[in-house]
Amino acid sequence: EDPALLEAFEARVAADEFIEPKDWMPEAYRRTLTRQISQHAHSEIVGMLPEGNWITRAPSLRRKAILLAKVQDEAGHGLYLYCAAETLGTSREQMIEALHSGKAKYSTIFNYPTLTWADIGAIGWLVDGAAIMNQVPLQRTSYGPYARAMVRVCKEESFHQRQGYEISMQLARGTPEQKRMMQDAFNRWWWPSLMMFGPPDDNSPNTAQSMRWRIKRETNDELRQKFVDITVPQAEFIGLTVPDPDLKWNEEKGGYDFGAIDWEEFYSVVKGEGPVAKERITARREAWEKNAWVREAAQAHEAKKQARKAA
Ligand code: FAQ
Repeated sequence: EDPALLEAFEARVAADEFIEPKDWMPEAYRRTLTRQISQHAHSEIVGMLPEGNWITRAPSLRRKAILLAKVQDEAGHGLYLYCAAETLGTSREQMIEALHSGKAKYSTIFNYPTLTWADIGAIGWLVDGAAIMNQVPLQRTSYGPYARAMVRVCKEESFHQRQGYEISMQLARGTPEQKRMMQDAFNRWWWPSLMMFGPPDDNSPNTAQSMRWRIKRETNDELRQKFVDITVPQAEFIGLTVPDPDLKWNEEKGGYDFGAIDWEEFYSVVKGEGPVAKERITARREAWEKNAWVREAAQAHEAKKQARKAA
Protein backbone atom coordinates (compact mmCIF):
# COMPACT_ATOMS: atom_id res chain seq x y z
CA GLU A 1 0.00 0.00 0.00
CA ASP A 2 1.24 3.48 -0.94
CA PRO A 3 2.50 5.19 2.27
CA ALA A 4 1.36 8.62 1.01
CA LEU A 5 -2.20 7.34 0.50
CA LEU A 6 -2.16 5.68 3.90
CA GLU A 7 -0.96 8.88 5.56
CA ALA A 8 -3.65 10.96 3.83
CA PHE A 9 -6.29 8.40 4.86
CA GLU A 10 -5.15 8.47 8.50
CA ALA A 11 -5.16 12.25 8.53
CA ARG A 12 -8.74 12.32 7.26
CA VAL A 13 -9.84 9.84 9.92
CA ALA A 14 -8.03 11.85 12.61
CA ALA A 15 -9.86 14.99 11.40
CA ASP A 16 -13.19 13.16 11.84
CA GLU A 17 -13.99 13.23 8.14
CA PHE A 18 -16.22 10.50 6.79
CA ILE A 19 -14.63 7.95 4.45
CA GLU A 20 -16.92 7.31 1.44
CA PRO A 21 -17.22 4.21 -0.78
CA LYS A 22 -15.11 5.51 -3.66
CA ASP A 23 -12.35 6.93 -1.46
CA TRP A 24 -9.07 5.11 -1.10
CA MET A 25 -8.89 2.98 2.06
CA PRO A 26 -6.49 0.35 3.42
CA GLU A 27 -7.59 -3.20 2.64
CA ALA A 28 -7.63 -4.09 6.34
CA TYR A 29 -10.05 -1.18 7.02
CA ARG A 30 -12.33 -2.45 4.25
CA ARG A 31 -12.14 -6.00 5.63
CA THR A 32 -12.91 -5.14 9.22
CA LEU A 33 -15.82 -2.89 8.22
CA THR A 34 -17.25 -5.56 5.92
CA ARG A 35 -16.95 -8.01 8.83
CA GLN A 36 -18.60 -5.75 11.39
CA ILE A 37 -21.37 -4.35 9.15
CA SER A 38 -22.31 -7.74 7.69
CA GLN A 39 -22.39 -9.32 11.17
CA HIS A 40 -24.55 -6.43 12.28
CA ALA A 41 -26.90 -6.97 9.28
CA HIS A 42 -27.14 -10.71 9.97
CA SER A 43 -27.96 -9.94 13.62
CA GLU A 44 -30.89 -7.74 12.60
CA ILE A 45 -32.28 -10.42 10.30
CA VAL A 46 -31.77 -13.38 12.65
CA GLY A 47 -32.97 -11.06 15.42
CA MET A 48 -36.45 -11.05 13.85
CA LEU A 49 -36.91 -14.71 14.78
CA PRO A 50 -37.11 -14.72 18.61
CA GLU A 51 -39.78 -12.00 18.64
CA GLY A 52 -41.44 -13.17 15.43
CA ASN A 53 -42.18 -16.31 17.41
CA TRP A 54 -44.69 -14.34 19.53
CA ILE A 55 -46.56 -12.34 16.87
CA THR A 56 -49.37 -14.89 16.64
CA ARG A 57 -49.61 -15.11 20.43
CA ALA A 58 -49.44 -11.43 21.44
CA PRO A 59 -51.93 -10.85 24.29
CA SER A 60 -53.92 -8.07 22.57
CA LEU A 61 -54.46 -6.49 19.17
CA ARG A 62 -52.51 -3.42 20.29
CA ARG A 63 -49.52 -5.50 21.38
CA LYS A 64 -49.67 -7.47 18.16
CA ALA A 65 -49.65 -4.35 15.97
CA ILE A 66 -46.67 -2.93 17.90
CA LEU A 67 -44.71 -6.17 17.74
CA LEU A 68 -45.38 -6.59 14.01
CA ALA A 69 -44.09 -3.07 13.37
CA LYS A 70 -41.01 -3.67 15.50
CA VAL A 71 -40.07 -6.90 13.76
CA GLN A 72 -40.55 -5.21 10.38
CA ASP A 73 -38.24 -2.41 11.54
CA GLU A 74 -35.53 -5.02 12.21
CA ALA A 75 -35.89 -6.25 8.62
CA GLY A 76 -35.44 -2.66 7.43
CA HIS A 77 -32.30 -2.27 9.57
CA GLY A 78 -30.89 -5.46 8.09
CA LEU A 79 -31.50 -4.14 4.57
CA TYR A 80 -29.83 -0.75 5.16
CA LEU A 81 -26.88 -2.54 6.71
CA TYR A 82 -26.51 -5.00 3.80
CA CYS A 83 -26.57 -1.97 1.45
CA ALA A 84 -23.87 -0.23 3.51
CA ALA A 85 -21.73 -3.39 3.49
CA GLU A 86 -22.21 -3.83 -0.28
CA THR A 87 -20.63 -0.42 -0.90
CA LEU A 88 -17.37 -2.01 0.31
CA GLY A 89 -17.39 -4.51 -2.56
CA THR A 90 -18.92 -7.73 -1.20
CA SER A 91 -22.21 -8.78 -2.77
CA ARG A 92 -25.35 -9.46 -0.79
CA GLU A 93 -25.42 -13.02 -2.18
CA GLN A 94 -21.93 -13.63 -0.78
CA MET A 95 -22.93 -12.29 2.63
CA ILE A 96 -26.13 -14.32 2.78
CA GLU A 97 -24.31 -17.44 1.64
CA ALA A 98 -21.79 -16.89 4.48
CA LEU A 99 -24.66 -16.67 6.98
CA HIS A 100 -26.47 -19.75 5.70
CA SER A 101 -23.34 -21.88 5.56
CA GLY A 102 -22.56 -21.01 9.18
CA LYS A 103 -19.35 -19.12 8.31
CA ALA A 104 -20.60 -15.67 9.30
CA LYS A 105 -21.20 -14.60 12.87
CA TYR A 106 -24.25 -12.82 14.22
CA SER A 107 -24.98 -11.62 17.74
CA THR A 108 -24.95 -14.37 20.38
CA ILE A 109 -28.10 -12.92 21.95
CA PHE A 110 -30.37 -14.30 19.24
CA ASN A 111 -29.45 -17.90 20.02
CA TYR A 112 -31.53 -17.87 23.21
CA PRO A 113 -35.21 -18.94 23.17
CA THR A 114 -38.27 -16.77 23.90
CA LEU A 115 -40.24 -18.88 26.37
CA THR A 116 -43.02 -16.54 27.53
CA TRP A 117 -44.61 -13.21 26.59
CA ALA A 118 -42.44 -11.58 29.27
CA ASP A 119 -39.42 -12.36 27.09
CA ILE A 120 -40.78 -9.87 24.54
CA GLY A 121 -40.67 -7.20 27.26
CA ALA A 122 -37.15 -8.24 28.27
CA ILE A 123 -35.86 -8.22 24.67
CA GLY A 124 -37.17 -4.73 23.90
CA TRP A 125 -35.93 -3.33 27.17
CA LEU A 126 -32.57 -5.09 27.48
CA VAL A 127 -31.57 -6.27 23.99
CA ASP A 128 -32.68 -3.12 22.17
CA GLY A 129 -31.34 -1.12 25.12
CA ALA A 130 -27.89 -2.72 24.70
CA ALA A 131 -28.13 -2.32 20.92
CA ILE A 132 -28.74 1.46 21.23
CA MET A 133 -25.92 1.86 23.72
CA ASN A 134 -23.59 0.31 21.13
CA GLN A 135 -25.13 2.07 18.11
CA VAL A 136 -25.32 5.67 19.31
CA PRO A 137 -21.52 6.06 19.07
CA LEU A 138 -21.61 4.29 15.68
CA GLN A 139 -23.53 7.30 14.29
CA ARG A 140 -20.05 8.89 14.31
CA THR A 141 -18.19 5.88 12.96
CA SER A 142 -15.65 6.86 10.29
CA TYR A 143 -17.34 5.11 7.35
CA GLY A 144 -20.08 7.39 5.95
CA PRO A 145 -22.68 4.83 4.78
CA TYR A 146 -22.53 2.96 8.10
CA ALA A 147 -22.78 6.16 10.16
CA ARG A 148 -25.81 7.38 8.17
CA ALA A 149 -27.60 4.02 8.46
CA MET A 150 -27.13 4.22 12.24
CA VAL A 151 -28.97 7.54 12.54
CA ARG A 152 -32.31 6.10 11.48
CA VAL A 153 -31.68 2.74 13.15
CA CYS A 154 -31.10 4.49 16.50
CA LYS A 155 -34.36 6.45 16.24
CA GLU A 156 -36.33 3.26 15.67
CA GLU A 157 -34.38 1.32 18.27
CA SER A 158 -35.20 3.89 20.92
CA PHE A 159 -38.93 3.33 20.30
CA HIS A 160 -38.29 -0.43 20.54
CA GLN A 161 -36.58 -0.02 23.89
CA ARG A 162 -39.49 1.99 25.28
CA GLN A 163 -42.09 -0.49 24.12
CA GLY A 164 -40.11 -3.29 25.79
CA TYR A 165 -39.76 -1.38 29.03
CA GLU A 166 -43.47 -0.59 28.99
CA ILE A 167 -44.36 -4.29 28.61
CA SER A 168 -41.92 -5.09 31.44
CA MET A 169 -43.40 -2.38 33.66
CA GLN A 170 -46.96 -3.60 33.15
CA LEU A 171 -46.06 -7.20 33.92
CA ALA A 172 -43.88 -6.26 36.90
CA ARG A 173 -46.82 -4.31 38.33
CA GLY A 174 -49.40 -6.94 37.41
CA THR A 175 -50.63 -10.05 39.22
CA PRO A 176 -48.11 -12.07 41.30
CA GLU A 177 -47.96 -14.59 38.46
CA GLN A 178 -47.18 -11.86 35.90
CA LYS A 179 -44.53 -10.40 38.16
CA ARG A 180 -42.94 -13.82 38.62
CA MET A 181 -42.95 -14.34 34.85
CA MET A 182 -41.26 -10.95 34.30
CA GLN A 183 -38.58 -11.61 36.91
CA ASP A 184 -37.87 -15.00 35.31
CA ALA A 185 -37.47 -13.41 31.85
CA PHE A 186 -35.23 -10.70 33.33
CA ASN A 187 -33.08 -13.37 35.03
CA ARG A 188 -32.59 -15.22 31.75
CA TRP A 189 -31.85 -12.18 29.54
CA TRP A 190 -29.66 -10.12 31.88
CA TRP A 191 -26.33 -11.93 31.45
CA PRO A 192 -26.67 -12.64 27.72
CA SER A 193 -27.41 -8.89 27.25
CA LEU A 194 -24.12 -8.01 28.95
CA MET A 195 -22.36 -10.45 26.59
CA MET A 196 -23.72 -8.59 23.54
CA PHE A 197 -21.00 -5.95 23.99
CA GLY A 198 -18.36 -8.53 23.15
CA PRO A 199 -15.33 -9.88 25.03
CA PRO A 200 -13.54 -7.78 27.67
CA ASP A 201 -11.18 -5.16 26.23
CA ASP A 202 -8.05 -7.08 27.20
CA ASN A 203 -9.35 -10.04 25.21
CA SER A 204 -10.84 -8.21 22.24
CA PRO A 205 -8.55 -8.67 19.22
CA ASN A 206 -10.26 -6.01 17.06
CA THR A 207 -10.83 -3.14 19.49
CA ALA A 208 -7.45 -1.36 19.43
CA GLN A 209 -7.26 -1.05 15.63
CA SER A 210 -10.97 -0.24 15.28
CA MET A 211 -10.61 2.56 17.85
CA ARG A 212 -7.59 3.93 15.96
CA TRP A 213 -9.57 3.96 12.74
CA ARG A 214 -12.57 5.45 14.57
CA ILE A 215 -14.77 2.58 13.45
CA LYS A 216 -15.48 1.98 17.12
CA ARG A 217 -15.80 5.09 19.28
CA GLU A 218 -16.02 3.36 22.64
CA THR A 219 -14.68 0.03 23.83
CA ASN A 220 -16.71 -3.08 24.70
CA ASP A 221 -16.15 -2.64 28.46
CA GLU A 222 -16.95 1.08 28.42
CA LEU A 223 -20.29 0.46 26.72
CA ARG A 224 -21.11 -2.51 28.96
CA GLN A 225 -20.49 -0.37 32.06
CA LYS A 226 -22.76 2.40 30.74
CA PHE A 227 -25.49 -0.15 30.04
CA VAL A 228 -25.33 -1.57 33.57
CA ASP A 229 -25.39 1.93 35.10
CA ILE A 230 -28.49 2.94 33.14
CA THR A 231 -30.38 -0.35 33.41
CA VAL A 232 -30.04 -1.17 37.13
CA PRO A 233 -32.12 1.85 38.26
CA GLN A 234 -34.73 0.98 35.59
CA ALA A 235 -35.04 -2.52 37.09
CA GLU A 236 -35.30 -1.11 40.62
CA PHE A 237 -37.94 1.38 39.52
CA ILE A 238 -40.27 -1.41 38.40
CA GLY A 239 -39.45 -3.64 41.37
CA LEU A 240 -37.30 -6.29 39.69
CA THR A 241 -34.15 -7.79 41.21
CA VAL A 242 -30.96 -7.86 39.14
CA PRO A 243 -29.78 -11.50 39.15
CA ASP A 244 -26.28 -10.61 40.34
CA PRO A 245 -25.37 -10.99 44.04
CA ASP A 246 -22.12 -9.06 43.43
CA LEU A 247 -23.81 -5.97 42.03
CA LYS A 248 -22.81 -2.97 44.13
CA TRP A 249 -22.69 0.80 43.66
CA ASN A 250 -19.11 2.03 43.61
CA GLU A 251 -19.09 5.63 44.79
CA GLU A 252 -15.51 6.23 43.71
CA LYS A 253 -15.99 5.26 40.09
CA GLY A 254 -19.53 6.60 39.96
CA GLY A 255 -20.85 3.32 38.56
CA TYR A 256 -21.81 -0.20 39.54
CA ASP A 257 -19.39 -3.04 40.14
CA PHE A 258 -20.89 -6.23 38.79
CA GLY A 259 -20.23 -9.95 38.98
CA ALA A 260 -18.12 -12.05 36.62
CA ILE A 261 -19.56 -12.79 33.19
CA ASP A 262 -19.48 -16.44 32.11
CA TRP A 263 -17.16 -16.03 29.10
CA GLU A 264 -17.15 -19.77 28.47
CA GLU A 265 -20.84 -19.59 27.76
CA PHE A 266 -20.22 -16.61 25.45
CA TYR A 267 -17.54 -18.38 23.40
CA SER A 268 -19.59 -21.54 23.10
CA VAL A 269 -22.55 -19.51 21.79
CA VAL A 270 -20.21 -17.66 19.37
CA LYS A 271 -19.09 -21.07 18.10
CA GLY A 272 -22.70 -21.95 17.29
CA GLU A 273 -23.57 -23.95 20.37
CA GLY A 274 -26.32 -21.62 21.61
CA PRO A 275 -29.57 -23.17 22.91
CA VAL A 276 -31.48 -22.52 19.66
CA ALA A 277 -28.64 -21.78 17.20
CA LYS A 278 -29.50 -24.65 14.85
CA GLU A 279 -33.16 -23.70 14.83
CA ARG A 280 -32.28 -20.10 13.90
CA ILE A 281 -30.09 -20.99 10.91
CA THR A 282 -32.56 -23.62 9.72
CA ALA A 283 -35.34 -21.02 9.83
CA ARG A 284 -33.23 -18.58 7.76
CA ARG A 285 -32.26 -21.21 5.20
CA GLU A 286 -35.82 -22.41 4.83
CA ALA A 287 -37.11 -18.85 4.38
CA TRP A 288 -34.50 -18.33 1.63
CA GLU A 289 -35.30 -21.59 -0.18
CA LYS A 290 -39.08 -21.58 0.15
CA ASN A 291 -39.30 -18.01 -1.08
CA ALA A 292 -36.97 -18.45 -4.07
CA TRP A 293 -40.05 -18.06 -6.30
CA VAL A 294 -40.43 -14.44 -5.17
CA ARG A 295 -36.89 -13.59 -6.30
CA GLU A 296 -37.42 -15.49 -9.55
CA ALA A 297 -40.73 -13.75 -10.23
CA ALA A 298 -39.19 -10.31 -9.55
CA GLN A 299 -36.33 -11.09 -11.94
CA ALA A 300 -38.68 -12.37 -14.65
CA HIS A 301 -40.81 -9.24 -14.28
CA GLU A 302 -37.75 -6.99 -14.56
CA ALA A 303 -36.48 -8.90 -17.64
CA LYS A 304 -39.90 -8.47 -19.33
CA LYS A 305 -39.89 -4.74 -18.56
CA GLN A 306 -36.40 -4.36 -20.02
CA ALA A 307 -37.36 -6.34 -23.14
CA ARG A 308 -40.42 -4.12 -23.63
CA LYS A 309 -38.28 -0.99 -23.27
CA ALA A 310 -35.78 -2.31 -25.85
CA ALA A 311 -38.56 -3.17 -28.36
N1 FAQ B 1 -21.93 -12.14 19.32
O1 FAQ B 1 -12.56 -8.15 18.90
P1 FAQ B 1 -13.99 -8.11 19.23
C1 FAQ B 1 -29.29 -5.84 17.00
C2 FAQ B 1 -17.01 -11.64 18.02
S1 FAQ B 1 -27.97 -5.56 18.06
C3 FAQ B 1 -21.23 -12.80 18.37
O2 FAQ B 1 -14.42 -7.33 20.41
P2 FAQ B 1 -15.36 -6.24 17.47
C4 FAQ B 1 -30.55 -5.04 17.16
C5 FAQ B 1 -16.48 -10.58 17.09
O3 FAQ B 1 -17.28 -10.50 15.93
C6 FAQ B 1 -26.73 -6.82 17.78
N2 FAQ B 1 -19.93 -12.54 18.13
O4 FAQ B 1 -14.83 -7.68 17.91
C7 FAQ B 1 -31.73 -5.90 17.44
C8 FAQ B 1 -15.09 -11.07 16.83
O5 FAQ B 1 -15.08 -12.13 15.88
P3 FAQ B 1 -14.49 -11.95 14.38
C9 FAQ B 1 -25.84 -6.53 16.64
C10 FAQ B 1 -19.34 -11.58 18.86
O6 FAQ B 1 -16.00 -6.40 16.15
C11 FAQ B 1 -32.32 -5.85 18.68
C12 FAQ B 1 -14.71 -11.69 18.17
O7 FAQ B 1 -15.93 -11.99 18.84
N3 FAQ B 1 -25.05 -5.34 16.85
O8 FAQ B 1 -29.13 -6.67 16.19
C13 FAQ B 1 -20.02 -10.84 19.84
O9 FAQ B 1 -14.32 -5.20 17.61
C14 FAQ B 1 -33.45 -6.64 18.97
C15 FAQ B 1 -13.83 -10.79 19.00
O10 FAQ B 1 -14.54 -9.60 19.42
C16 FAQ B 1 -23.87 -5.15 16.26
O11 FAQ B 1 -23.39 -6.00 15.52
C17 FAQ B 1 -21.37 -11.16 20.07
N4 FAQ B 1 -22.11 -10.55 21.02
O12 FAQ B 1 -16.48 -5.90 18.58
C18 FAQ B 1 -32.30 -6.71 16.47
C19 FAQ B 1 -23.20 -3.83 16.52
N5 FAQ B 1 -19.16 -9.96 20.38
O13 FAQ B 1 -15.42 -11.04 13.67
C20 FAQ B 1 -33.42 -7.52 16.75
C21 FAQ B 1 -21.99 -3.58 15.66
C22 FAQ B 1 -17.98 -10.13 19.76
O14 FAQ B 1 -13.13 -11.33 14.52
C23 FAQ B 1 -34.00 -7.46 18.02
N6 FAQ B 1 -20.86 -4.37 16.04
N7 FAQ B 1 -18.09 -11.12 18.86
O15 FAQ B 1 -14.48 -13.33 13.81
C24 FAQ B 1 -19.96 -4.00 16.99
O16 FAQ B 1 -20.07 -2.96 17.59
C25 FAQ B 1 -18.79 -4.90 17.25
O17 FAQ B 1 -18.64 -5.77 16.14
C26 FAQ B 1 -18.91 -5.74 18.56
C27 FAQ B 1 -17.67 -6.65 18.66
C28 FAQ B 1 -18.91 -4.80 19.76
C29 FAQ B 1 -20.15 -6.60 18.56
